[in-house]
Amino acid sequence: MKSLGLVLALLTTVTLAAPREIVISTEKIGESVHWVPQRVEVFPGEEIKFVIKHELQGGFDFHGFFVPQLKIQKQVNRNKAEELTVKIPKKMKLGEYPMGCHFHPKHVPATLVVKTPAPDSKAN
Ligand SMILES: [Cu+2]
Repeated sequence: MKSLGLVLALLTTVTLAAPREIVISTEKIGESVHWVPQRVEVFPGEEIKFVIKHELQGGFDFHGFFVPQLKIQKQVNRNKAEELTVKIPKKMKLGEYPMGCHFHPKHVPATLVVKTPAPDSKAN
């Protein structure tokens, strides 16, 4: 039974190393469709699993998830979530990048914020 404990410990380690999941979905605000959350913060070198959802009723049957700086361009159909794992390049310039929709010019983009991680609070 000792080996079972070891296997469980290893599985836990693997789980911790999994990419961080960020859910992005369409939302109607006033007359416009937005990608929300409106701001997503990531760190250079971080691995992110985007889960992109379009569950709005009415309007367009699909939207686009377009992040040119990460070479992402994906069609997202209603009620069919798309999953996309990307690594934020270690050398990506810190700053703000649009996450838009390549199908609809009026679709309001969200903002990808690439920033350095906050210093570990335990170190202070
Ligand atoms: Cu759209």
